[in-house]
Amino acid sequence: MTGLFRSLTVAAAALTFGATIALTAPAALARDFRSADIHPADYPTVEAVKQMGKALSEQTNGKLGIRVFASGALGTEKDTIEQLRLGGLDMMRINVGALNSVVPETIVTVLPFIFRDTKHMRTVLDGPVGDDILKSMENQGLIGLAFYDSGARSFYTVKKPITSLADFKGLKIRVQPSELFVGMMTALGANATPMPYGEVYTALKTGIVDGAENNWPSYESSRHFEAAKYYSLTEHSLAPEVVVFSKVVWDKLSKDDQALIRKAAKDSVPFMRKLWDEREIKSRKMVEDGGAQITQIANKQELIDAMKPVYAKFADTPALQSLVTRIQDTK
Ligand code: BDP
Repeated sequence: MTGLFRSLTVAAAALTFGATIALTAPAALARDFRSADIHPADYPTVEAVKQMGKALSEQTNGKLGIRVFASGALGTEKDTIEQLRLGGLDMMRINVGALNSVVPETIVTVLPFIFRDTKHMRTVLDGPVGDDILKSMENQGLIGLAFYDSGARSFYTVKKPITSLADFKGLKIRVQPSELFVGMMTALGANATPMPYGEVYTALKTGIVDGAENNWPSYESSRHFEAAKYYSLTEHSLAPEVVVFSKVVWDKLSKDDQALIRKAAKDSVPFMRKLWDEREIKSRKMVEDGGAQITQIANKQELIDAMKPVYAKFADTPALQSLVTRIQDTK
C-alpha cells in the first residue's frame, strides 16, 4: 500500500466512522417510551399522551419521546398493569377502576357519587388528595404521573331503559375487573359480570350481558350504543383516568429526565380536558343520531342511598376513610 493510498484509506475510514457516529449517536441516545391505551387513536386520552410525548421531545431536543400503542394493541388493561410493574412496558393510560386491586387508594376515586360534579373532581385530583393517591402507586411499582378526565359513567342496556332502582333487579351488567364495581352492582340489585373492555361489544350483542356502564365517549367510540341503545343518566361514578409510568424503568432515568416527564404529563392535563369536554358533546350527539335513547333518572337519591353501603365495605381502612373525608371536605 502506498503511503498516499494508506492515508486516503485511513481518512476515508475516519470519515465513515465519523459519519456513522454522527448518524447513529442521536438515534442511539434517543428514546421513545412505549405507552399503552385501549382506546382508539383519536380518543382524547391517546391524543393527550401523544401531546405529552411531543412536548417531551421538544424539551429534550428529540432525546425523549413517547410512542402510543392505541386500541389495546399491547393487551387488556390488566395485562398492561403487569407489564408495567415488571418493566416490560414504559407507560400506560388507564382507568383507575383497573388499578383498584393493585393500589387501594384508587378506590376512593371510583366510589359512587363521591365527586359532587366535574369541578369538584378536578379540584380534588389537582390538589393534595390527588397527589397523595398518585404517590401511593409507587409502593406497587407504578409512578403515577397525572389524572385525566373520564366524565361520568352511566348505565346502558339492550332491552329496556333503566328508570329507577327497581329496574336493576336481576340485570347482568358488565363491569371493569374491580371488586368495587362488582360491589356497586350488588348494591343496586344487579349481577356483575367483570370482563375486559374489548369483549363488551360482543357480550352485549350475544346477550351474555344485559348492559354495561360508561361515559359518552366510550359508549360512542366502542360502538356499544349500537348494541345497547338505552342510555340512562345515572352518572354514578366519575372514576378518572390516570397516566402511569413503570417504576423499574423510572429508576434507571436521570433525575432531570424524571422531572421533565412529570412536567410533560401535568402539562398535558389542560389539553386533555379541552379535548374531553369537546368529545363528550360530540359523542353524545353521535349516539343520539345513531339511535340511542336517553333516559333521565327521576329519583337519583334512591340510587345514592342504595349504593351508600359500598363506602363502608370498600373504604375499609382508616387511610381510605381519611381520603374519603378529605374529598368530601374539598370545596
Ligand atoms: C373507559 C376507560 C377505560 C376502561 C373502560 C372500561 O377509559 O380505560 O377500560 O372505560 O369500562 O371509560 O373498561
